[in-house]
Amino acid sequence: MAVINQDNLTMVITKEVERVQVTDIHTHLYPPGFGDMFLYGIDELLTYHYLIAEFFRYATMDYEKFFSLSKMQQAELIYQTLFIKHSPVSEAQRGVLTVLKELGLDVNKRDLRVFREQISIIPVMEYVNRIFALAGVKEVIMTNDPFDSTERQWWEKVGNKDPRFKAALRLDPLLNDYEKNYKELIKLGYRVDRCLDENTISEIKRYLKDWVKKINAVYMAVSLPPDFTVPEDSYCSRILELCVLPICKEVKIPLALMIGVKRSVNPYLGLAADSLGKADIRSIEYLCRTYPENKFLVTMLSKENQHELVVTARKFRNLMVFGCWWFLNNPDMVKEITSMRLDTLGLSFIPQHSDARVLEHLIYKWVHFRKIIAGVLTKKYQLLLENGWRVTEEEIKRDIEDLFSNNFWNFVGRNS
Ligand code: FIX
Ligand code: ZN
Repeated sequence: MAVINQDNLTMVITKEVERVQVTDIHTHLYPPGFGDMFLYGIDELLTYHYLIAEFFRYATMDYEKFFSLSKMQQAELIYQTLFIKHSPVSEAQRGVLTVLKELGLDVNKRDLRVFREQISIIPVMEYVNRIFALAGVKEVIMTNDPFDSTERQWWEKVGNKDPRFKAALRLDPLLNDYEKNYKELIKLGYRVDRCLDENTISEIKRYLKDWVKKINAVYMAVSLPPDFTVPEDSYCSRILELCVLPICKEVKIPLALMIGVKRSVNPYLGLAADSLGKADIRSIEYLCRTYPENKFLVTMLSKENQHELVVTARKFRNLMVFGCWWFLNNPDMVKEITSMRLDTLGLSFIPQHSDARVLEHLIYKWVHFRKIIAGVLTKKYQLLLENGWRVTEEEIKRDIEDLFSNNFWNFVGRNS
């Protein structure tokens, strides 16, 4: 049992952070068996909505014209604009270079056709295995929405055969737009009405229970706007309290709340149209206090919410803070937020998720994050050594495994 000293601290932490196998608790990935929903390859990487938003910082072409082009043409334009005409310094742009480098390609070829060719010759399953291995990811949690008819067909016809991909039941259409979407529930065979009468409530509960079981959901999840408020007399708040929380409790799974997204501020941008706003922490306090037998995984999108979120987590053991979500996933913010969480919560949080939409995102999101957290952790253990606390290699390994995987599974109450 090697005791760590100032000389080997950085090396041991870096080694353990590099080799820990990750449970990626929130992605938008699908298994290879889900046909066109399974996204991979350089054209998908270049047309990631983060990069589309960045492309339009420079491009003057009409939005409609861009979106009418084929995926390969869009990728070509983005590549020329963000990588050739300007240096790719943003986090999402650099991410593409990290992926190519980790795949062993020569980024200085600077030739999209070469990247396409070199990736396409690898057999798909071999490629999937290689990406998981390069990213050091053992399993990912998906985002699964039965209201999406394309996705629903895959669950109904095929189901998921790849155990690395685990399901999460996404509730956005149900909670955020019930008035528009309740007819979808009727099509799915649930006798619901526009008004939340007793029968409708029990049918929504039946829907939730059926689909949690069908997809074997590890948790339920919803993204919410900055003005999310509970309790209040709204469909969202009422369905949450009357249907979602009772079923989460009954089937013993957490609810993930992803708060602070302002959808479609510039609708011309499609998936890239969303922005953010500061939310009111009092709704989280209310939920954690009122439903102590429910568990809440919470991430917030606004930087301004991060401090009050960690303080709230100190007050409620049924609250698990996770990830540096989306617009927070920039190196300097990740470093600051991770350090603050360690100072405030010790090791009792889930520091990151990838939000990967394209398989190869797993590589860059985790390669970049490992570097950041290794630096932050080194500083924290350094302080322990200065306090005269003897820490062993095994203890460091344990702590890192907790952060990257076990904290999630212990909170969920399942073995990985
Ligand atoms: O709501 C979400 O799960 C968001 O993460 C996505 O909708 C968003 O588009 C995204 O991919 C962010 O990383
Ligand atoms: Zn997401």
